[in-house]
Amino acid sequence: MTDFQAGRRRFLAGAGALALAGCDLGGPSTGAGASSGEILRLAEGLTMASQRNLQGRTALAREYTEADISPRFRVNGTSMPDSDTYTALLDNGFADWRLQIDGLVARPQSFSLAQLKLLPSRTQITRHDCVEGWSAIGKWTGVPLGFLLGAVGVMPSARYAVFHCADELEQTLDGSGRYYESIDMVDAFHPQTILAYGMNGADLGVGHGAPLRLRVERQLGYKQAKYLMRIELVESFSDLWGGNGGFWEDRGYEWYAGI
Ligand SMILES: Nc1nc2c(c(=O)[nH]1)N[C@H]1C(S)=C(S)[C@@H](COP(=O)(O)O)O[C@H]1N2
Ligand SMILES: [Mo]
Repeated sequence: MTDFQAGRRRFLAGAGALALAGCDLGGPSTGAGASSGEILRLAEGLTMASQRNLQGRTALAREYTEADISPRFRVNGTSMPDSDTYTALLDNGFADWRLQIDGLVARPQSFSLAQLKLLPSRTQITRHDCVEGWSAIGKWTGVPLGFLLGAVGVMPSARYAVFHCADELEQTLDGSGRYYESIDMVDAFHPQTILAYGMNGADLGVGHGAPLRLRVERQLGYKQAKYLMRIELVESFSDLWGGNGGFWEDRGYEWYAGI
């Protein structure tokens, strides 16, 4: 590591620590000064800006060789969505599954798995880093998200892509326990951002998010949404569930989880 990189690492670690220190997991903010939410947003802005400025908007995450692929890749979070809808889709080999793309797009459309597999694909061997402290290297094959977004036509007001998943990580009456994630347009059009239907040369397994999951390689594990059902383009996610752009973000994690 060069001094420059080491310095950047320290800076990013500092920004992360600031975010955690200011994090009270959604409780009302009391006292004077900046609220924890304001501090979190400030720290995140610094992290994202420094990563983008130092690495560039299209810098690639490191890619590995076949020999580096981890013999075991952990399943984390949901290992199988617990719903009749998902079970029925799985039982039918996902022949009835559709990925819906809507929101701020010119031509809302849905795609079958067979249709997605006919589109241009990209295969990449990358390292997945979970915030809980484990990593694994895997080979992912899928459709570049930028290609699909080009096909449906992104409206100028669209700022984020929101990924709606099939699983509920918490069972709640209002559905707020459903997994979701979001990324901005820079990451949505990044060449390594793909919707993966293949892993390590086989169809994506149920544990890893079948039939389709997001890979957004410059961010941490919790951004890699599994069990995709719908992608919605929005101008703001502030009125969606907890308002922080993701299941874990609504529970205190940073929205921009740069590695
Ligand atoms: N739909 C959904 N996506 C998810 C999760 C989840 O529970 N549900 N867990 C996240 C976390 S924390 C990690 S580390 C990775 C785990 O992916 P894996 O099971 O393929 O290892 O998926 C992420 N995406
Ligand atoms: Mo994770």
